Amino acid sequence: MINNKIGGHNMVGRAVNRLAGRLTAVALTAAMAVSMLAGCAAGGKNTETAAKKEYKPSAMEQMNAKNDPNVIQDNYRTCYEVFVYSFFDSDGDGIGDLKGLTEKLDYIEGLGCNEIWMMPIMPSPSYHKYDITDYMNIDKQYGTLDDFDALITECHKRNINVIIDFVMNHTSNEHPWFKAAADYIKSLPDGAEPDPSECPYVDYYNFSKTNAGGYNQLPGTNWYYESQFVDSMPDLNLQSEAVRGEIDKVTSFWLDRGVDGFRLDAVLYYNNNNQTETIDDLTWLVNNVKSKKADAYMVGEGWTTYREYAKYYKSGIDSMFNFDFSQQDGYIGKVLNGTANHGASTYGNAIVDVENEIKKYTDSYIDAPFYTNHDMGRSAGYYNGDNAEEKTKMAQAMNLLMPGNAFLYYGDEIGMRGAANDETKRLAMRWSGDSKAKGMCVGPQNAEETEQTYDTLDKQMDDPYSIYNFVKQTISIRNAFPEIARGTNTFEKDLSNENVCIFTREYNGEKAVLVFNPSKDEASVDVSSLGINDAVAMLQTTKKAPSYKDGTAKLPAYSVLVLK
Ligand SMILES: [Ca+2]
Ligand SMILES: [Ca+2]
Repeated sequence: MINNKIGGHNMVGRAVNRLAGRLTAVALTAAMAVSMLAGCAAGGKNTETAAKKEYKPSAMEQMNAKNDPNVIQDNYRTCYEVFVYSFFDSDGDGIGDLKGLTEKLDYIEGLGCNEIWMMPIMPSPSYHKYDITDYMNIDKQYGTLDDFDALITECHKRNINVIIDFVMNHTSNEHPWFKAAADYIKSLPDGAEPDPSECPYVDYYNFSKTNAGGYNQLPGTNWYYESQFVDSMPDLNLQSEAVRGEIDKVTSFWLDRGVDGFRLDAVLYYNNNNQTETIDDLTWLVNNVKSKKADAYMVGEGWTTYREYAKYYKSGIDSMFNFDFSQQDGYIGKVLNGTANHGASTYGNAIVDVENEIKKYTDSYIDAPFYTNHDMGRSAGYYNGDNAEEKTKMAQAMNLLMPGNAFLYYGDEIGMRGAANDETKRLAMRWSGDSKAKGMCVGPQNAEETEQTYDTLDKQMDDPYSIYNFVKQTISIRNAFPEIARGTNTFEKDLSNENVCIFTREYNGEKAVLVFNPSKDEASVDVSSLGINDAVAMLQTTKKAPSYKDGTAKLPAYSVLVLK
């Protein structure tokens, strides 16, 4: 019984044998504690309370704890996407803020993440702040520039990099630039053409007398202005030297304050009708930032398939988000939902296809895998019925163990749900079941009530088999073996099949083999041809743990084994 729980006898590799003594000791101690509790329990309730305090590490926690972190301070990180509004509130107004985020850096560090992407923090009339009125300040709801400086200092103390959302495609229609341009156009006599020497801001936007697609009428005039998303977000004219001059000031402003890079919003829309000009705009921006800070990290949002977004690597940008693995119908979701053509192998083939496509345009890039973000229904909602929790966990392993700089959306580490509208995709972080607990946010006003399947964070932290602990273990593996994120990725196609997907990752003389079983069935695979000594790390989504013996990896449904 003890051995089953610990999985010790199933894992007969050399390293495991070395650990066996300690594992058994832990198992015995845990077993003794449980039996003692059972022995003195008169009523169920007391036993339950006492038993909860007895944290009994899972087999994966015990195995993975043997690996020291080996974090390299480069741009291959694990990035935590934060919607500040919904994260942690420091002053009791129910809205998350920079001081609140600073208070939770220990939590983010404890999860293993070493980069933060903050969704827009600049002044804006909206709750989401993707329509900016001042590119060189902090929105009052979130705090002050002093708060920002303190946040950067605290992040860097922990070796956490900070990238901020940079919305360059459009401003708010309340931005002083647009207001000045609109007032000027409104003042023009009938038939007169705007003159940038009279009002330079007319050149900042795209005004037209023709109502083309993506344009909205300027009220009270016969003029239209480009606004691809919504009339409150006028598109900037990024080919304008004056606009580029403004952007140059903005990048300097934030780089001087210590940001480590930028997440670029809506890259595909820079010039909506002309991809060449869009890539030119992007190239200009990348060069602008890199000339000031060579190791700044830049990642672009181009919401399309890899054959399209790969082209934007021509700009020299570090990363474009890898949309093909995200969402319910992406490769990860398809494999786990059983709709992928080649089962587990589909995951491996897809990683190789994306790599090959990107390499057509650049030989130096960092893939940016992510599974969900603030524009997508949350992942826990992708899986219902049998094995829903196992699939929710496994999806994060398939995301966070991809090569590149991997992204995790806040709240996904506890399997939060939320999908109905944009607001519902950005619900308040569920720190506690007590809505009055310190730091709890109210979340966006128009969010829909959402039934949650999984516990709040405080409870999940006490459960070794929670989604939270699974994600934490996954990131610990990423941090222990730098070759997982970097270097050469080989999909071991011949050894992979419908149920099992195997990769070799090599970097700096180190080599790790990753075996994924994203299927509902147990799988055994002979990996002796890959030159393996032993199992070094694993992920289990249930109490059943994977194992390795005499060249054979044995993986229960929805599990991962790392071999070296
Ligand atoms: Ca607040
Ligand atoms: Ca545009």
